[in-house]
Amino acid sequence: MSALQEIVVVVPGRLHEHAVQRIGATFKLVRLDKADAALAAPEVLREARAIAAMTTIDAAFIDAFPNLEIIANFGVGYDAVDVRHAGESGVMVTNTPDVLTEEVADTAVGLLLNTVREFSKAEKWLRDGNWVAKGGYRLTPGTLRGRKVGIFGLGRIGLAIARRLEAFGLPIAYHNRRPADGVAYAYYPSLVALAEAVDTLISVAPGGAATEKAVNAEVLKALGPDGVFINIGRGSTVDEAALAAALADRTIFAAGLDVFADEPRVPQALLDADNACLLPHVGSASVHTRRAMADLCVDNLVSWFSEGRALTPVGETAHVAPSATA
Ligand code: NAP
Ligand code: 8YV
Repeated sequence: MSALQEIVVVVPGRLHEHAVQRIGATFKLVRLDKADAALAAPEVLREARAIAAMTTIDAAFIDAFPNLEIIANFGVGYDAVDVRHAGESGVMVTNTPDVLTEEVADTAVGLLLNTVREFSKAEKWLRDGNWVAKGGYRLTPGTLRGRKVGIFGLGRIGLAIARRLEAFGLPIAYHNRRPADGVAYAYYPSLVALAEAVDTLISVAPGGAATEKAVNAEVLKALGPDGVFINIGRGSTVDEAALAAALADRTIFAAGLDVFADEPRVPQALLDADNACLLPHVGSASVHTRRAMADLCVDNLVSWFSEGRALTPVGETAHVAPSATA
């Protein structure tokens, strides 16, 4: 038996099957129905040195494992993990950047096109027999032509979206907390100023307290009656009640949403909006990309316990060093 096989890795809740199989083949896998320490046997709480998860990991769960060294988050967004507490407790947190960037950018552009050109509705028109019975689908009032794009959160995925939309002939501007190095796109120091300057706002900012409901009524009003809002980042960055109201009274033209504040529950007011295109958080959801994410999630554990380093540590825990290797 290899030394790694002695190491207890806890997987609370659902996780990609390839990640679960690799953890089971490499480490001592313990599954829990959810991230609730009351579900773990005392020896598991005592012995576990790692958690791999795509669910909420709060401070109480972290504290329940006295020998915990690393939390491998499945996903680049890690707002569901209390990273500050992990960092203060000497626990490394890793995520899955880069391997999903192009896929999510593809999805964002598809969602934007579908929102303005109504492809889902046009296909339904065909399938319902209306093309034969009534003629062609309506000319869409929306178009990508002539639009000005603003990106809220111009990081890895934001840049990949910007590159694509540049190729579509659209001007790009952005808002981050600070200007991005080596980027020539117009920078706006506030989200409202960005929304005023563009008519197409794409949010790909991380979730968390700093961005909570950042896309609010003021931002949507600034975006204006031709405004299209696309969210491929996190639902928590949007005031969903304000968005539903802005869609209903045509303060903005349309929205395309892949993410929601309380997934999988989608507010009825958004379901009722005929000018909203809604997707069930499928940004990275191809077999190809989810497998790459699963591999990176597990590779972080293998590297941590065999080489003493995390491959993709999140910034908040980059200072954490391993206490011992296998
Ligand atoms: P990233 O490279 O870290 O980019 C995030 C960008 O957001 C950075 O440029 C950052 O710039 C900016 N930012 C962070 N906090 C901000 C704030 N408070 N105000 C303004 N700007 C802020 O991350 P990524 O890999 O592009 O991923 C971005 C997010 O996409 C993830 O966190 C995740 O929530 C979401 N995501 C969704 C899906 C999906 O399936 N829909 C898939 C993958 C990722 P500054 O630090 O300069 O502010
Ligand atoms: C995944 C994501 O759907 O990486 C992220 O931040 O939102 C998506 O790629 C999610 O992490 C899986 O739960």
